Amino acid sequence: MKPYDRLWINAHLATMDPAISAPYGALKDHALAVCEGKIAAILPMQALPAELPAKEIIDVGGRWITPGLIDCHTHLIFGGSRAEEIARRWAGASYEEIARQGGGIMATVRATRVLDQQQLTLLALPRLQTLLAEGVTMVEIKSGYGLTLDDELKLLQAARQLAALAPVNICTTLLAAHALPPEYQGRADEYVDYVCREIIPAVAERQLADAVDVFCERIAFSPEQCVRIFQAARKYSLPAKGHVEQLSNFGGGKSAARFQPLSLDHLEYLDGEGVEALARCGAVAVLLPGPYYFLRQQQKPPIEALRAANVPLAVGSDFNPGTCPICSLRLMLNMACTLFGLSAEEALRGATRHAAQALGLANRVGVLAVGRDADFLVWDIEHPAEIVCEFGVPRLKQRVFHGEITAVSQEGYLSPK
Ligand code: DI6
Ligand code: FE
Repeated sequence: MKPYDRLWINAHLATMDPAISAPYGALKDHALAVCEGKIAAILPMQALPAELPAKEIIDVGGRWITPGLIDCHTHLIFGGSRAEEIARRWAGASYEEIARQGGGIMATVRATRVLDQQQLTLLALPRLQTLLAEGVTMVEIKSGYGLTLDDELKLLQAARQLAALAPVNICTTLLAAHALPPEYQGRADEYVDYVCREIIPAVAERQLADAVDVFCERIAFSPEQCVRIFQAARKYSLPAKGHVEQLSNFGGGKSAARFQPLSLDHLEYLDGEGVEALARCGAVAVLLPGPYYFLRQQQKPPIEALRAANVPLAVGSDFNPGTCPICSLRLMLNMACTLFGLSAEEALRGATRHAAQALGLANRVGVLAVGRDADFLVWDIEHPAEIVCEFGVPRLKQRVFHGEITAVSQEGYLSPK
C-alpha cells in the first residue's frame, strides 16, 4: 500500500460530520491521514498498525483537530477608513442618515475607485492574514465598492490575486447591487439595467465570480430590482446570495428565495413567511452578529423559528469598513452565542459545515471526512467549545492547508502538554 503523506496521531477529532452522532461529530483518540492534499483515512488509534504507513508522523498528544474555519461573508477589499463617520454614529447619527448624505458605502466607493488593483490587494492582504492566523482556511470576498464595470472587475481580480498570495481558498461574489452610485442618482432602474446587461455578463465571461449578491434594503435596491439581478445571474448559472431584512422587513428574503439562493444573510427582520420561504428554498441562513453589534441593533434574527424550520445556520464576519470593521471570525462566533443565543456547537458548525454549504462547497470542505480537502486546525484546548468561548489567547497550534502545515504557533507546536 502507498504510504500516506502525513499522519496525525493521538488526536481528538471534532469532525463536524453529521454522520457521527456525538456532539461536534467527535471521535476521541483517533488518527487522521492525508494524501495528496486530501483526507485519506480516519482511524481509531487502536486500529493503527505497529508499522505506521506514513512518510511523516505528527503526534498531537491528545489535542483537538477541527476543520479549517470558513468565513462565508466578507467585504475584505476596500480603500479608506470610515472611523470618523463611525465616531459620528456613536455620537447619535444613524447609519441610514449618513448613507443618505453620501457617506456610508459611497464614502468607501470613492476611496476605492481611486486605487488600482495592486493597491487594493496590498490593503486587503493583512486583513486576510489576520483571518488566516485565527484558523480560517476559506474566505468569501464580495465586490461592491466599485459600482462601475471596471471598478467591480478590479475588486474581483484583486480577490483572485489574494488567493495566489496566501494559503487559503477564496470564493468571490459580485455585489454590484450594493448601493446606487452617484452617477445614477434618481435612476436606480437604469443602474440595475447596467448591472444586468454589462457587469454580470462581463464578470461571467471572465469567470471572476462564484455567486451574485444584492443589498435589498430601502437605502439600496428594491425586491423587484433584486429579482432582475438574479434573473440576469441565472442566465450565466451564477448562484444567488442576498443581504436581506437587515435594517427593515423589506421582502427581499421572499423574493430571493425564488432563485434557489446558496444563502440569505443578515435576516434580523425576517418574518414568519420569510422563514418558511427560506426553509423551502434550502438556502443557508448566514447570521452576522458583528454588524448587529456594531450598529447597536435591537432586533435579533428569528433564531428559534429558523431552528424549528431546520434551516442550516452559518456565521460570517461581514468584515467591512462601515458596519463591522472587526477582522475576527472567532469573535463573531462568540457573539453568535452571546448575542443571538446559538450554542457553541451551532456556532462552530456555522463556521465549518454550514459555511461550506453557504458557498456551495459542502462536498469539499467543512467537515473532517475521507475525501475532503485536508484543511484543518490543531488546537491546544480541552473541549471544542473553547474555540468559541475563549477569545484572544492563541490556542491554535497548527494550521494545515491542503495537507501542508502552513503555520505553527509561536511557542512551537508539540511542546508536551
Ligand atoms: N450590509 C452591511 O452591513 C454592509 N453591506 C451591506 O450590504 C455594510 C457595508 C458598508 O457600510 O460599507
Ligand atoms: Fe455584508
